[in-house]
Amino acid sequence: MKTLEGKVVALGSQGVGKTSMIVRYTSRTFNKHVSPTIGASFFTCKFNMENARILLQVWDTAGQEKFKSMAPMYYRNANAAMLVFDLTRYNTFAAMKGWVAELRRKVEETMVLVLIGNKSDLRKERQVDAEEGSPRIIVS
Ligand SMILES: Nc1nc2c(ncn2[C@@H]2O[C@H](COP(=O)(O)OP(=O)(O)OP(=O)(O)O)[C@@H](O)[C@H]2O)c(=O)[nH]1
Ligand SMILES: [Mg+2]
Repeated sequence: MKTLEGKVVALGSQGVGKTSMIVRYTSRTFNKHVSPTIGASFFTCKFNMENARILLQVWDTAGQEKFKSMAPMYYRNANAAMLVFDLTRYNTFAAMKGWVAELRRKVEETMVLVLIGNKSDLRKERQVDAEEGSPRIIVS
């Protein structure tokens, strides 16, 4: 079986749930009191798909404004970016446009962009409706 390696970066505002989402996927756990990411964290994900072994390096970036200038170190050479927003905070969705513009401007290679609306369990607090914030994949 062949092995395919890829680099994925998670981007989005502070507290939208980037770390929670990745930890949920890699260790099937959820913690209400997760600490804000400092700089960035690194995870690996391995799974099999269509007769290939997939090995993903996942870079979980910090959403706090003071770390924003570090983001290019992590999205450079990435094959895909997960653009994560919080469905209960409209401003985190508005910030997605800025990320798409920055990636289009600074990344020359083709990169798959996946828009992810997190915290869908908080239905009553939702500020981004399904049509506007529905998941979609953009190849830039
Ligand atoms: N209700 C609910 N809370 C969530 C969900 N995902 C994350 N949270 C909570 O949101 C808060 C922030 O989550 P983090 O995973 O630290 O967010 P982050 O995007 O990694 O934040 P930074 O590292 O600061 O950029 C935590 O209290 C989580 O428990 C979700 O799907 N639903
Ligand atoms: Mg984090």
